[in-house]
Amino acid sequence: MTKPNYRILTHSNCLDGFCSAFIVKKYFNVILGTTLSQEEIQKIPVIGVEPQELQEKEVTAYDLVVDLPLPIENVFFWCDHHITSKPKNTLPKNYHWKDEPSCTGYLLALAEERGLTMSDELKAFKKAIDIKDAALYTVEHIKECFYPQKNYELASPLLKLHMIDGMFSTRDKVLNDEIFRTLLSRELGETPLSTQTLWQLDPLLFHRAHLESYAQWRENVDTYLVYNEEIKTVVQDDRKAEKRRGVADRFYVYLKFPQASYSVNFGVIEEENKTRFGLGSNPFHKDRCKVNLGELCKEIGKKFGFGPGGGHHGVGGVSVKKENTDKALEFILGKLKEGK
Ligand SMILES: [Mn+2]
Repeated sequence: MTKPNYRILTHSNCLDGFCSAFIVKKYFNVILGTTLSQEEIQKIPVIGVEPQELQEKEVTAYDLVVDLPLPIENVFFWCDHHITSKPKNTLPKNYHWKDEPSCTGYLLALAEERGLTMSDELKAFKKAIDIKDAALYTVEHIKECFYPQKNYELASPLLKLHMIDGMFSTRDKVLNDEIFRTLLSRELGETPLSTQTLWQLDPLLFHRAHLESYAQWRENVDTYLVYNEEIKTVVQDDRKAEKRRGVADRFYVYLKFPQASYSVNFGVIEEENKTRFGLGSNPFHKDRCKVNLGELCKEIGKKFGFGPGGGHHGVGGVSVKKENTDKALEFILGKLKEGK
């Protein structure tokens, strides 16, 4: 009998996607109840897929799909935690969905149910990936992970995960895919935190470059961030930027304006004649978020643009027609004011 050609399909260029694929590969026999050899498992390819591309992708009955929406065709195994993937019907065997902070943490819980002993490293890793994927940060976490530290020998698991994330979050998509795939094709440690083949590639180097890019970005947006006291919202109108620099540090506005409940950022994409809006809420004071931002984005998409906007309760994104930019902003601020 020929052996099945397993493949792992996961959320590309996403740390939770990376860690989910890592856990499935590392603990394959425990999670799936198979008896593959180490060699066979190491050969299983990992393929990064964007969530919106999944349905166009050809899948087989031997595919394992993690941190991605439910595929239309039957697959061998599916596991996700996104609220937008919540199944309407009961799921077949080997299909798993739960509202969990990270898909990685959910997979580890499944592995534990099936006999995996959670070591201290596995527990620390689970905690860190949950914080990162569900934005459960404290202000101290942000200061540690988004600003330079004196000493990296004492890096926490959370900081280490940020360094690893930096390796496939460069501005070169081809490079990102190559690194993502290569790291997962090599010998895996207990978790990414202790995977030698990964640390040999020096994640700190990538992290340092990211920290510099965050600093450049903060310096740039500092010239035009506006805080609206009445609706406790920070408005970042990128049309006011004289230059575009660095990489967005999405938590910065809440360090600069700790009293803020929401932030709204938007910028025009000239080639597509549209404006991309991002709505967020203060991650350190989740109780302040009274408006469902994902739902609001959905509404804006229908009203002013290209649809389909969406997201979660505390964060959302949507694109509108360029000529509707000011109307959309006014609408958003009105809704936030009402819901305050
Ligand atoms: Mn995820």
